[in-house]
Amino acid sequence: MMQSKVLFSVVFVLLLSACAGPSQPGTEISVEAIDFAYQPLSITIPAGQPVTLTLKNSGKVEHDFVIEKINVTDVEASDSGPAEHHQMRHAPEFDLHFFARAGETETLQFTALEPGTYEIFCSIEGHKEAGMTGELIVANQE
Ligand SMILES: [Cu+2]
Repeated sequence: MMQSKVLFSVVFVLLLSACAGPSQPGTEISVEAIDFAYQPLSITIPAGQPVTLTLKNSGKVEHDFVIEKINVTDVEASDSGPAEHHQMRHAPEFDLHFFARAGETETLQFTALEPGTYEIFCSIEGHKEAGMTGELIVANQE
């Protein structure tokens, strides 16, 4: 079930970037977290439109999803996680951030305002260093 949903989302993104068709009411993107990587590594969303991002943690340890600097609005996370899970042990100043415990699926809603490529990483100690990074591409909509 989940697998086909992920596949559907990937195809949906490809279709979105292939044709600059009529704007969609909302974009749904699924990302899977494993120990220690995101799948897919690169995701593309439209600028100026609401996006619902799903993070499915298929790993054995907790993971989060961070973009340090990005111009976003209407942000709502289902779970931002306990403050202690961060390396710095205080609420970090990340523009986008949500968290999923092992085996759980969480969602993050936001609208990205500026086209560009943004680095995604997991802020849990050692994970970024282990290669847990990716990229978010915010694509301009004509
Ligand atoms: Cu992680």
